[in-house]
Amino acid sequence: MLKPISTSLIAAAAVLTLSAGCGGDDPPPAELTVDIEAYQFPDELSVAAGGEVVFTSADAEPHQIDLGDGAVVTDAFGSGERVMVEAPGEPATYDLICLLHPTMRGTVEVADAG
Ligand SMILES: [Cu+2]
Repeated sequence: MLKPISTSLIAAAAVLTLSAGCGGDDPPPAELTVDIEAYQFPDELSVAAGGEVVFTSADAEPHQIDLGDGAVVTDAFGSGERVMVEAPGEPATYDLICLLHPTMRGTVEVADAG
């Protein structure tokens, strides 16, 4: 005689499948530190809309960062300094560019804090 499958086991399996489907959808961090080194931005930057973005540099020359085509512009900062700005409130992918080194380009993903 076949043993009936427990309904609670089926429910547990359904919950597992659901949470697996949402995997990798973590909320963006409220604070992002962008460590610039060798005149390059790190890859895969993300921050919550309106969050805090801190830039640091390990380079000999100062940098001055434009985030989002003029939406946010930092003061110029040198090696060992930290400048903090507020991320835009509108979720989008924003361009990063150094106004002092126009070849320095990157992007930052500003996402809804959820
Ligand atoms: Cu620069």
